[in-house]
Amino acid sequence: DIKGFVFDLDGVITDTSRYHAQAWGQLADKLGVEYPGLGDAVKGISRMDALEMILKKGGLAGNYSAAEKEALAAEKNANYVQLIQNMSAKDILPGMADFLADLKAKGYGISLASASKNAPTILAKIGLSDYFTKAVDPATLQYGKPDPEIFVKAAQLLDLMPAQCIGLEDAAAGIAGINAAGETSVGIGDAELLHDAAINFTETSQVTLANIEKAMND
Ligand code: B16
Ligand code: MG
Repeated sequence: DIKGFVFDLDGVITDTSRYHAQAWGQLADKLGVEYPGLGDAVKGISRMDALEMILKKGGLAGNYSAAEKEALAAEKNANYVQLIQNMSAKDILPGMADFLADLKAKGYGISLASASKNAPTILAKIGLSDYFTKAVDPATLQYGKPDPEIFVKAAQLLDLMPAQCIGLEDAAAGIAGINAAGETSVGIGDAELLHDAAINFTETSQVTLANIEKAMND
C-alpha cells in the first residue's frame, strides 16, 4: 500500500526552470557559449553538472580550474537568487496546494527530493515550508539524478520502504531515479519525454489522489 509521496520541486510544485534557464543563459552569454535548448538540458541536473554541460558545449571544459568553476557556479546562483526574489504563493503550480493539503489531511507522508540547494528559500517564498519538514539535503548527495540516491533518502526520511512511495517528477532523469529506487513514478508533462513513468499526467491540475488511484488500478 502507498503510504508516502516524494516530490520534486522545480516543474512539479513550482516552475523555477525559466529562472534557471535565464540565469544560466546570462552566464553562457558571458562565456561566449551558444546553447540553444539550454533550458531543457539543465532541467533536474545539479548546479555543477549543468555548468559542466555548458562548458563542454562551448569547448571550454579544460579551461577552468575547480576553484574557477565554483566561482562560475556561484555567479549563476547569484543571478538565479535575484530572479526568485519575487516568488509568492501565486507561483504554486495549479492544483498542487490542494493536493498537498489532501495528502496531509489523509495522513500520507510527504518529503522533498529536489536537487536544488535553493529549495528551502523557494518553499518559504511560496508558503509551503510546513508541508516539507522532511527534505533531502542535496549537499549530502553523492550522485545526482538519474541516480536513485535522492529518492531512496526521501523514502527513508518517511520511515517507509520505496515500494510504499510514489515519486512525482517532471524530468526524465528524475523518473529514471524514481524507478531505480523502486518507487512508483508519476511523470508530469510531456508523456513522450516521460515515457518511462508508471503514470503520466500532462498538467499538475490532473494530479489528485483519485486520479492516481484510478491510474494504479488500470
Ligand atoms: P540549485 P529539481 C533542480 O531542481 C533544477 O531543475 C535544476 O535546473 C537545477 O540545476 C537544480 O535543481 C539545482 O538547483 O542551483 O538551486 O541548487 O527539479 O530537482 O527540484
Ligand atoms: Mg524537476
